[in-house]
Amino acid sequence: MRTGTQPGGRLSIECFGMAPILTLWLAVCLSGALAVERANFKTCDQSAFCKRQRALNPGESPYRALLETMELTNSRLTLQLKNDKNKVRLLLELYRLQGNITRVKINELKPLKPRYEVPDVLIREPPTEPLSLLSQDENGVVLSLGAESQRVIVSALPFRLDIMEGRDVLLSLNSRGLLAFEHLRIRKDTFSYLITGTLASVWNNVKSVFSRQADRETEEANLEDEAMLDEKDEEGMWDETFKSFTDTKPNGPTAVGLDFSLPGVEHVYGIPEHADSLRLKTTDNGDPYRLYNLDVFQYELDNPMALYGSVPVMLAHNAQRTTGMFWLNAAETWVDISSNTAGKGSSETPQTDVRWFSESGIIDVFIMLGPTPKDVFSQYASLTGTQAFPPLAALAYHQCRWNYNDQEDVQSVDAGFDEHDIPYDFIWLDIEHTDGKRYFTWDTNKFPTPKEMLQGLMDKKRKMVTIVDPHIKVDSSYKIHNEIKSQGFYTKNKDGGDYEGWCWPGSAGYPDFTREDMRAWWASMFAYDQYEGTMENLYTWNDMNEPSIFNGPEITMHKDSKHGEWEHRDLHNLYGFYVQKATAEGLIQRSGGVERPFVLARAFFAGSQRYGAVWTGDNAAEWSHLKISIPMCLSMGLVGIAFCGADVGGFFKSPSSELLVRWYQTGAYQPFFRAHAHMDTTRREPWLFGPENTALIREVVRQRYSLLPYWYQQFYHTYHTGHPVMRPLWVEYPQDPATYTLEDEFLIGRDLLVHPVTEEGATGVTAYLPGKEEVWFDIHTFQKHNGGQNLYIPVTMSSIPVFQRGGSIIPRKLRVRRSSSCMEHDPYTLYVALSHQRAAEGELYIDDGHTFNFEKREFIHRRLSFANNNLSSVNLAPAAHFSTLSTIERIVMVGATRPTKATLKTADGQMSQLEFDFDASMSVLTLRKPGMNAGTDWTVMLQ
Ligand code: NBV
Repeated sequence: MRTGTQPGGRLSIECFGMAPILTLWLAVCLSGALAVERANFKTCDQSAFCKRQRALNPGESPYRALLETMELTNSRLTLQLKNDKNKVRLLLELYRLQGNITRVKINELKPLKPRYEVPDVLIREPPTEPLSLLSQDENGVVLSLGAESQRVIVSALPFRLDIMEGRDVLLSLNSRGLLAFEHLRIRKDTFSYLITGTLASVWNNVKSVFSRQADRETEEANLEDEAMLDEKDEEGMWDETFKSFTDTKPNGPTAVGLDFSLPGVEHVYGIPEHADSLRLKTTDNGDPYRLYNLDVFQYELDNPMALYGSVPVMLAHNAQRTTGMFWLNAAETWVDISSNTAGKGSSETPQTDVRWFSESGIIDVFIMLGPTPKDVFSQYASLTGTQAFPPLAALAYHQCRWNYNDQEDVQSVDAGFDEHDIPYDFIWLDIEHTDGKRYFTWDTNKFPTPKEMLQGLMDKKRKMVTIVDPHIKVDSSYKIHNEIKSQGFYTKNKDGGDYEGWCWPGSAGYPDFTREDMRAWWASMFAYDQYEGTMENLYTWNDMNEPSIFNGPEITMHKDSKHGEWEHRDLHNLYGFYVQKATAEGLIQRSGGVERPFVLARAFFAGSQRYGAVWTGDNAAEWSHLKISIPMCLSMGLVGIAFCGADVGGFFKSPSSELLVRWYQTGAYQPFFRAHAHMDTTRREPWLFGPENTALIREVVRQRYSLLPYWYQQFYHTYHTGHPVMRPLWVEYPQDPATYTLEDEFLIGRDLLVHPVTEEGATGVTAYLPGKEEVWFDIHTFQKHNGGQNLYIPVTMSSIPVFQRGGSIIPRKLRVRRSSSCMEHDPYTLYVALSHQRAAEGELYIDDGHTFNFEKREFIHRRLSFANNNLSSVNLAPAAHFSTLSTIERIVMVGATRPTKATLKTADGQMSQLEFDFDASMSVLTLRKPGMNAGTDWTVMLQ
């Protein structure tokens, strides 16, 4: 058996391949300190195009807009841009899109062959609005951008675009002159270059014989040829070597880049995935933020290195406005950020400059002009869609480990939850459950009767997830491989053969998920008669979908491998998106389109939210990793990916019991709540840390379950609006600068504020309670606090500082059972937290929890409101129909006064008196057993 690491610094297959001596080897493999192997991943200097782009100097733009080429149809402006140095022309297209979005596309006017334009990410061709010309002279043109008093000024020399509102510049493009578009070219030292060059000049000369016009054209064409001839090839343009990998670049240099200036902006956010702060940092003294989906083993915190997923969307925020930029390019991308605020006097208007550059493709950028944060979320959602509405159970607690070893193990963990009275909904099986890492199969020694196992879970209304990775074992006795191979569905290497890499199963092929026919076939593999041993309570996990390839450059696929006519280079960041898409479609199809899927993926791109959840990959059992889970998931939520979580407990290493408990307390208030652990770590099911810690974990998991009605309603809302579920405070308090850099606390929806304890040995935390007009209630003690202050909260191990906003109503289910499905018909308790004005509002959303029938209006959606001493429930969706067995069993009103009487009026006009208690010390009124059906109209009148 060989030992050591893969080229990726990754533990070798051999470390994991042989069961009997596994533990010993794992100890050896993992004994070193955790640290990313930086040398496996490129710095900007080691990425030829990044280096070329970064070497350009501001203020030297060679581009001019050729105003005489301008064409304006109703909703589309086109204009040629000419590079005065190499004479190459680009075509600029500008569109005003519905909903206050401006789209700018730049491509070569006449590329030698088509350049890649990202398909499948936009949910439709975005609808346009009219553009009109306001004025024009030799210096430029001014266009009106619809009704918002917004204009675009196109300046000719050098080319530049300014988007204005009134007299304010909202955003400028190429204002620093860093537009750089590497045109496709024929390699100079090749035969075809000579032939093409000669043919072109012969043709030019032939044409000139015929006319004067042709003379001029010839002259120009010759000038262009000469200019191109003058262009020097630089190292790294036609091939590039990194470590032992040579990337052939048959298309030569193809990078595109552009700068954006944001006057008045000091805070920018987004562009996940990075293990870094919520507010993005300036990159002047280091590498740009990198977007290139990579399996980074033992990733480091607080740096701009690439991670598993990429969403090229950035938000800029100040007290007046939020703006978004969506750079629709799926190739390797880097983002530089600089700002004039650092170290400068306060008299200067702050400005943030951002510069994006990608290795290939075109420039296609959507400028979302807000003006509020929620407008930007809706604008982005109108382009790429919203978070898939998950089955309710997926919002509950997930128990995972690499690996649950066999059926007995699964059964005993499952029983452990019952024994310790801790609810859970999903138990997960990692790669070891398969027959030799052949996905869609079972290791029949360990899992001889998977259906029996699944039925056992189903009897308790619980579910399972199995892992299905996209690397397919090259093995002629493996059906999946044979089918992919025979249908020609594998990604190809540069020479046209099936691309092969090394991953968990050994030699593996990588299905070409960019092909629709391949995805359809993959989806069909989830049918119950194809994926044997599966049932409807089995869902899917797509790991390693960057794709991760142990012996590939930067642990991923060679950029010169081929997806049909396109190079992997063009679409790398989209591969993982397609894997999750195909899998989600498979789960939908196997149920005949009835059931909502649940698919977790590690790699993602813009639009991945439509297909399921993501998690932050292989973190570690360290306090710093617990802390960073907050900004990492907040950043994802800002760019549409609402269903995010981090491995509770930390994946690598073993957490102390304190860290584990704190992690549960944090994870229970994050959207995707799953405990997971590396196979080398000691077992850590919640009851293994002594009765006190078991009780603490039980308590917080139960809190999660009791709040599931609120989580579900939040996800229903995000499915319609694109607003994040887990949000930074500035999203709700956009004018309060004190919120702009907070990343140790967050909101769930509008109404719950969470400040997890993420410091070892903490005896207190300081939470900022936003909103001078607000009042916040501790959800455990009902203590009332005014907004607009920093509040010191002493904590013990059982404390989880969570506050409900005064003015809100939150439904909970307090009878926690073994799984969320067991609680389906349980009654609700409404928590009504009164505002200073003694008012409150909330919603209650109910459906069957798992099918798409809600799209056919089979749901209940109620508005709950308290005003003038009346609490009432009215129908928000009169056209919808659904019935529930759940009743309202209790109403807890905090910040209340003692009534003399509480009368319930139900839909049929019946009146009854309600029993109540009033706790004067905490101003809490509890109305007992009102008992009305949760789906009906009712009013409770207090006198
Ligand atoms: O499939 C094994 C693991 C999985 O448990 C983890 O969650 C993934 O992020 N997987 C990565 C592969 C190997 C990790 C060292």
